Parts: sequence; structure tokens; C-alpha cells
Amino acid sequence: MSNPLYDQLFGVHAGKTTPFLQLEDGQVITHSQFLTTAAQLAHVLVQAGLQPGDRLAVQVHKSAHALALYAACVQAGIVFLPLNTAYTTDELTYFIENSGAGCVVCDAASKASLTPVATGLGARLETLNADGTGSLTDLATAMPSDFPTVSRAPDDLAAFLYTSGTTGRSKGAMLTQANLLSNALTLRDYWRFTAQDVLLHALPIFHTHGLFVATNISLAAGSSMIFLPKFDLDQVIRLLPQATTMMGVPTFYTRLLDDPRFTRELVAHMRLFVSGSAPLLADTHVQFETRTGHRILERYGMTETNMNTSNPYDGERRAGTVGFPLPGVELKITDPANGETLPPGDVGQIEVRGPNVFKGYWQMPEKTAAELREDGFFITGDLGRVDEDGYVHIVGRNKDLIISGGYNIYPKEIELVLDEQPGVLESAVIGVPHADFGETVLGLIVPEPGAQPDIDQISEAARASLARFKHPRKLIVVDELPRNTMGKVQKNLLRESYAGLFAPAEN
Ligand code: MCA
Ligand code: AMP
Repeated sequence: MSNPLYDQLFGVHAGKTTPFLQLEDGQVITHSQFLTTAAQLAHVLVQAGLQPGDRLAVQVHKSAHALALYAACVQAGIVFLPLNTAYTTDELTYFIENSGAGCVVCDAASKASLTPVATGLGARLETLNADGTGSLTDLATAMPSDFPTVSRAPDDLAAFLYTSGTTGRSKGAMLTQANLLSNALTLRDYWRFTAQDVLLHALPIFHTHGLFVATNISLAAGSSMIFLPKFDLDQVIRLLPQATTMMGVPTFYTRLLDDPRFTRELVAHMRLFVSGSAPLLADTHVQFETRTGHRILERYGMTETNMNTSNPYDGERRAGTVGFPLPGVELKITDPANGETLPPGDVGQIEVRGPNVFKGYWQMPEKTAAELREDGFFITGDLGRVDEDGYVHIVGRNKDLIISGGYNIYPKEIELVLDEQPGVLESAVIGVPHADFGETVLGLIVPEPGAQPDIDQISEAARASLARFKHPRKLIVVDELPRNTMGKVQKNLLRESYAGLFAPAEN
């Protein structure tokens, strides 16, 4: 009887008084203290009626307790479903309902708005605040500090992460114990993480990057983390001297480069900087090396697959590429029209297969079948090519997706909101280059004949239902949208027309 994910990431640290988390106020939480908190939380979840395989929806601020809740779920066999703290009540309602979560954990500030939602959907509601207080921890303090780990098979579900779709409906990506564990162990070895490492962790923990890549690798290696609530430039510069490694989205690196305090001396001792979630401009890569002497290691992954490729640790980290398929991961470039493998060097859709690839979308068999082939290859929706040296280049997307500061935004979801507004005939949402976020959201609105849409009212409607990071940075009224002969809106033309709108710095 075993629980591979718990045993190998968490259980291995039982009884260790080695530091695991260093918080912004300097407080250190040892592995053993962390596991005790997790065990107590696992008791609370079980007493709340959650059984192995049930979902726990969690929208809380980043904290040591929030991370312990993930460990508690793994230990109790409960499926962990973390949610972006920026999501509105409308967005949360969908996730809670779609996942059938048996319990919801939120910040006390959201309790009033989420209580009717949880009650209506038959889910229990508990609170957990950024400082570790809340009804959940009140219950946990009285619980035993040991929890009998629930047995799980490698194919059992460990987590759901929602990822939006081209139709505007989010899909719950089902990740198994084996998906998470295989990737953590592979990356630990590939990037040479050891117990001596200290990872500066400034990413959110509701996505793959901060939760599975950064945290799971640190756990697998026995490393410690400087665990910051968010990316705060001053704090990161203050704490980098205590770290050996950092992981971030490209915005982290461009913000650091924009600051004169970010010098070669500040990071001379660092072992590794990793970037992912969005394209790192070759220019940023070069600037970073010129400034610091370090070459950022860029890798490529997805919610559905964890990490697929990585630049090498020892070999050449090539700017503008995402490196090689990771050990155990197969990657091929295929013709989007028929799925046939293309000759080397050709541009096509990227497909991947391996132990990292998810089990499918929760209760969406058609969507699963459309993206996950029967032979196990997952169609990523990214367009790329493999060069003569084997490096993978991502050259575009075969999916209508905007990535802003590492957050994925699906235009369809925003268009659906804009289209509903008075005086709007139709809309198109595109991503345009942005110096800080890489891309940002632009909304183009075509009025109904004779109508004059109220832009302020439309912005307000978007604010009410969509998370802040999805809000169009600008809304522009246009007479019509360019269409091809099939009637499809030509977003590539729109992207070209508005490319200079936010004047990206030499992007
Ligand atoms: C914050 N805002 C944003 C974003 N973040 N708007 C657009 N895109 C964003 N990413 C809003 C804020 O709410 C604020 O609104 C305004 O923009 C400016 O906020 P600012 O203070 O500049 O932002 P910040 O709080 O410093 O956050 C920027 C950030 C953050 C540090 C880049 O977005 C971040 O940590 N991103 C990482 C996302 C991530 O982990 N992605 C991994 C996904 P207002 O002015 O109204 O207050 S996993 C994944 O993609 C795959 C699997 C992979 O390969 O890793
Ligand atoms: P998500 O759906 O949040 O998991 O985002 C996954 C998507 O992020 C991928 O399909 C890519 O389009 C993009 N992505 C992740 N890493 C990189 C990278 N290093 N370079 C370019 N795009 C990336």
C-alpha cells in the first residue's frame, strides 16, 4: 500500500528539522513542521466528509498553509483544485459547479459572496487567510499531528487545473499522481536540484509553474524555498543573495533588467535561472547574459502536460528556443491538416507523449478526444519546428490564446462578454505586444447599425465578470472586422494593424 506522490515528495521528509520554507518576515518552517500542518489539515478535510477522489476547490492567497493544503490533499487522496485569486464570483461558480467540489476553501474576504454559491451547489465552505488564520486552521489545531496516508495508485488523480478553451468554456485538466511525480523527478535531475539549493519562489501557487514545477522539484530534491507572496521587485532584489536558483515568467526577468540594482555582483553566486510559461525574447536572454554572465534556462510546458522540453543544463542554452524534449518525453511536429509527421525542420503543430501527459478533461470526452490521440500524443496547439541540432523552436500558436505576464487568456471568453453588451454587434479580442507583460489584451468592437456603444459601461461589465488580468487594456470601436472568404475574422491582420499600440520597448 503506498501513495507514490506523497511518499516521494513529502513522506521522505518526515521528522526532518531541515528548513523547507523561509517566509518574507524571516520565519522558517521546517519540513517536519510543514508535514504536521499538512497532516492536521488532512484530518479536517476527512472530517468535513471528503473522500479519496473528491475535489477540494481552493482560492486563497499564497502562504505556507495554502501549500500545506496541497500536501494534505495528496496525503488524503483528495483532488486538489487551486484557483487564481483574481477570479470573480462568476468565474468561481463555474469551476465549483463543473468540478463538483465537495468543499471550497477561500479567504474570509470572499466568504459572503461565495457562501450562496457553495450552499447552492451543496459544497461546504471553509476559510483560510493569508496570515494562516481562518475556520480551516481553527479546526486543524485540535487535530492529531499524524495522518494515516491514504493509498493511491499512480493513475489516480492528484489535481485538477482549469485551462480555458477556444470555445470560452474552461476545461478541468485531470493530472494523475504519476504525471506530477514523473515530471518532478525528471526536472530535479535535469536541472540538478539538490538539498543545498534555495529556490526564490515568487510565482503564484495556483498554476503548474509555481505549484508543480517549482514546489514539486524542491520537495523532490529536499531543497528549501524563499517563499514570497508575489513577485515584488524590491523583495526579490533583497533576497536574491540568499538564493541559489529562481524560476519565473519572462516579465520577472524584464523587470529585473529594468532595475539598476540588478547587477552581476548581486547574482554572481546563483546557480540557475529558469524561465517559462511564455516566450522569453531572445533579446532578453542576451541582455540577461550581458548583465549577469548567466544564461537563463528556458523550458516549455503546459497545464495538461507539465514540462515537455528544456534547454540543457550543461550544453548550450540557445536563446529563442525551448531546448530538447525531456527524458521520457516524445515530441513530434505534425501537419495540422492530417496529423502526419512532417520532415525535419518544417513548421507544424507540436505533439507530445510521455508519463507527464494528463489523463483528459474532466467530464469532457469529446474535447479530450479532439486533443489527446488514442496513441497517447497530445496536440499542444503550439506551432513549432525542430532545428538541425534538435532544439525545439516555438514559432506561433494554432490556438487563439493570449499570454499576458504568464497568464493565459482565451479571447473567446472575453468576446462572449463584449458581444452581450448593448449596442455591440460583434467583437474581436486580440493580443498585442506589451513591454511588461509580453502581450496584452485589446478589444475591437463593431457597433450595431446606428448604435454608439458606451465604452465605460462595457468596461464595467467586463470588470464585473472577468478576472482583472483578462480585462481589455483598451477597447476600440471599428466599423467592421476583416474576414477571409470563409467569413472567419482575420485576427492576424488585426494583430498587425495594432502591433504598435502599447509601444513595446524594442520588442
Ligand atoms: C497582474 N495584472 C495583470 C497581470 N498580473 N494584468 C495582466 N496580466 C498579468 N499577468 C494586473 C494587476 O491586477 C494590476 O491591476 C495591474 O495588472 C498591474 O499589476 P502589477 O502590479 O504590475 O502586476 P503584478 O501584481 O506585479 O503581477 C505581474 C506578474 C504576475 C508578477 C507578472 O502576473 C505573475 O506572477 N505572473 C505569473 C503567472 C504564472 O505563474 N503563470 C504560470 C502559468 P490593477 O492596476 O487594476 O490593480 S503555468 C503555465 O503557463 C505553463 C504550464 C508553464 O509553462 O509554466
Ligand atoms: P497553460 O495553458 O497555462 O499551461 O500555458 C501553456 C502554453 O504556454 C503553451 O501551450 C505555450 O503556448 C505557452 N508556453 C509555455 N512555455 C513557453 C515558452 N517557454 N515559450 C513559449 N511559449 C510557452
